[in-house]
Parts: sequence; C-alpha cells; structure tokens
Amino acid sequence: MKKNILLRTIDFSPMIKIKFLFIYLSIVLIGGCTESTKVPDKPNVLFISVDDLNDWVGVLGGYPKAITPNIDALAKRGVLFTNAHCAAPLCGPSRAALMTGISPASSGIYKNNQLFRGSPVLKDAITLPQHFMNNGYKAIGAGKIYHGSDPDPASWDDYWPSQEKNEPNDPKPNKNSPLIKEYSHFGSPLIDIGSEEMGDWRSADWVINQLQSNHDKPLFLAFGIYRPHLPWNVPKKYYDKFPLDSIILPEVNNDDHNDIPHIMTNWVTRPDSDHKRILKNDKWKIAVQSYLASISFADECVGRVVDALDNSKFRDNTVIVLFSDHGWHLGEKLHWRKATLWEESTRSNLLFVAPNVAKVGGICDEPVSLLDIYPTLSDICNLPVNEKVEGHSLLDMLKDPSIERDIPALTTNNYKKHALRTKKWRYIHYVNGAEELYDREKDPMEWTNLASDPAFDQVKDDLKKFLPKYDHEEVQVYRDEKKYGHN
Ligand SMILES: [Ca+2]
Ligand SMILES: [Ca+2]
Repeated sequence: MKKNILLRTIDFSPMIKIKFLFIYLSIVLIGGCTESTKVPDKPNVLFISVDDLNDWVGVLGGYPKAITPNIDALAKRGVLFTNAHCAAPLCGPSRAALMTGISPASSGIYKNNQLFRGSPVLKDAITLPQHFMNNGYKAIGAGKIYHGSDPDPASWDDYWPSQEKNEPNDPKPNKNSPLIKEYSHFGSPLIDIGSEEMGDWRSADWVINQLQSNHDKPLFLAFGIYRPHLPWNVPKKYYDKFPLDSIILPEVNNDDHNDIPHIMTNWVTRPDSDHKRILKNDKWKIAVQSYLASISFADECVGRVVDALDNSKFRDNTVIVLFSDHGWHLGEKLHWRKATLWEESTRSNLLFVAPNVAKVGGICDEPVSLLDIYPTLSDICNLPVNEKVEGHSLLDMLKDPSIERDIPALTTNNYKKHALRTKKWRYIHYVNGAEELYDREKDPMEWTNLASDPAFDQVKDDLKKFLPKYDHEEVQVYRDEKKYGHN
C-alpha cells in the first residue's frame, strides 16, 4: 500500500512511472510466487506404518517379483532410504523407540510384553504425536501405530477404532475351507471375503474420511497397516498374483550356523524352529507366496490413502513418511520371523515425501535409524527440537541424499545385545561378549562371520565405540497376559 501512495503523490515523469510500476509488479508477482511455493510453516503430516514389512518391496529390491506399485510410486516422489534400520527387531520395542525417539538401551524396553510407559525414562516422554499436539497440531490416527497391547491414549486427540483398541478386527478364514490345511500355520487365502472387510481397509476408510473433512488445525494423521504381520489371511485375489510355480525361494547356506555364537544358535537351531517345521511340511513356497500376497494387500491400502490425499485440499502441503517397524526372515539364515540382529530383521522401510524439501527421486544408501523419524519430522515442520530424542535429523539428507554419514545404525535385541550397521559392515555384540562381523560388500547374505579373525580387530574396535555407553536393565512392567495372550 505504501508503494501505491508513493506513486500517487510524487510527480515522476511518465517513463519513470512505468519503470516504477514494472518494479512494483515484479515485487508483487515474485513475492506471490515465493509465497505459494515455499514450505508452509506447519505442513500436515501423513504418517504411514506398515507392520513387519521387510525389503520385499519393488524399490528396495529384496525379492524380484514383489508387487508394490503404490509404495514404489510414493518413494519416487521423495527420498528413499535404502539402508534404514530399526531400533529393535520387534513390534513393541521398535515402536516405543521410534515414537518416543529414545532407544531401547536408554529406556529398558526390549520386549513385546513390556508396557513402555512403565519405563521411568518413558513415563513422561513426549511422543512424536504429543510433540505435534504441543505445537498446534491435531494428532489423530487409525490402526497399528503402537504395539497392539500397549496403546497410548495420551498421544492422540482421536483414534479409530478406539483409544484403547487401536487395531480393527479382521475376518477369519472359513474353518471348512480346504485351503486351511493346504496352507501353512502362518495363514491362508480368504475365499468369499472382499478387501473392504479387512481391518486395514477399514482403517484406510477412516483415514480417507479425515482427508475429506475440514480441520481447524494442521494434521498429524497416522495410518497403521497391520499386514504383512501374521496371520497372512488376505483375500484370495492377492494370492492369485503369485502362482506357486513362480515362487523363488531365498538363498540359504545349510552350514550357516556353524560360525555364529552359541548364544544365538541356542535359539535359531532349536528342534521346534519354524524353519525345521516348514521344511518338514514342505510349506516354504506357500509361506513365501502368503507373505507376498499380504504385502500386495498392504500396498493397495497405502495406495488408497495416498490417492485420497492427492485428491484432497491437503495435497500440496502434506509431508508423508512411510516406514516399517523392522524386517522379516523367510528362511534366510535358516530363520523365520524377526528378533535377530541380522540384516533381514533390522532392515526397514523408510521414505519421506516433503514438497519443496525432499529431493524428488532421491535415494540415500547411508545407514539411518527409525529413531531419526522423530527429529526429522520435527525439523521439516519447523517445530522446536525435543532435546530428549536420540535420533539425528535427516533434513539435510532429504535435501541432498548424497551427504555421507559416519554414524552407524544401532539395533538392540534385548539387554546388551546390539548390532551396528555401516555401509560396509554389520557388527553384532552380545551380552556375554560374543561377536559377529560381516563384510556386507563381499558377503551380502552374512554367511561368513569374520569376528574371530585378528585381521579385523581394528574394524571391530572402531565400531565398538558406537555401542551404547549405558544399557538400562529390562523394565519389569508387563502387560496382562490373560488379557492379551503371549503373541
Ligand atoms: Ca512388527
Ligand atoms: Ca555363517
């Protein structure tokens, strides 16, 4: 306005007036453009978690025939972290760590049956959604974000199905279905059940509804997908995408356990191990098919919500993060499920889409941790730093994914059992001093344990410096097993 008054009141020559007008219009237009394309102070956050999803995703290349078009497309809109690792290779402690930003070694939360607020360190921790609520956001969500038996109502303004029960019920297979016997104890195809009856699908419906509604504050909107967590009961059409005769089995070395410490073989070679049972019953291909089918279903749920975001008014001012809470073994290293300190358990999905911040199509191969999600989202959204969190902001790496990082990713699986991952090495250190060391560049299947070779003493010494200086004893506050069972 002042410039207008200036132009009106001073008697300039016509030519100078035109020049003034040109400069003025340039300022307004350029200023306007800058305004419309800069990062909003408080962008919305769409926070997507996929449970138990390993690297069998197209863009991560863990399995050649995985069908994940929606996650692949999302990764190409921002930065994909190909070397991301969980803080703990189990649902409960991984989620407690990433949602509070505090590692298991600091909190003493290592197991699924511990209640994370029972830790004196986490009792009053400000969780990621609480941090957003404290800074003017509305935090809402649906599905599995925290571990099922350990929801955290303090983290949310609203939740679906409810604050106490975060995971919707799933349909069960018909007991008379002949497929139940044919398939493994991990689950089977659902016949005569549509996708829309699945719990994850209904969580997506709720999230989509929020994206189509008005909100008086910026949103922290969480969408927790339960598949491909067991049981792998998904509609048959997802199984049909992966004919059994097309299934490729993971590569294994039957002597693999000969050079791993006894503290680990105790568990993975036990007589009733999943691997022995699956081989005995000839269910390996069926299990691989079931996992792929469950991933394909989860990917479709991701796609539905992202499509809804793209068709909403939030499209251009929403940051998206997608992660999985840890990986999954399907026979690699003669092991199934998770809860190891090997690559299959620790490698996790992590990608960020952040308009005008994250490089479009960026790929970062540096080791990063799911603990980094908290400070990264906080930074992208211009929130104050929570000094208690232990992760490191990835903001600079989102802008320039070629930046190198010299901090290894740390994964903890129970008290004083840690793995460190750099670009080249995986180093594992157990509570009794036993070790494993793998050269990932030469040995990507982690078959040859180099830890006892003196030639690698210096490598181990350099890595050991990054082990926690302090390990909190296991917190003795457990959930009610009668209510939740042992799963
Ligand atoms: Ca999990
Ligand atoms: Ca081996």
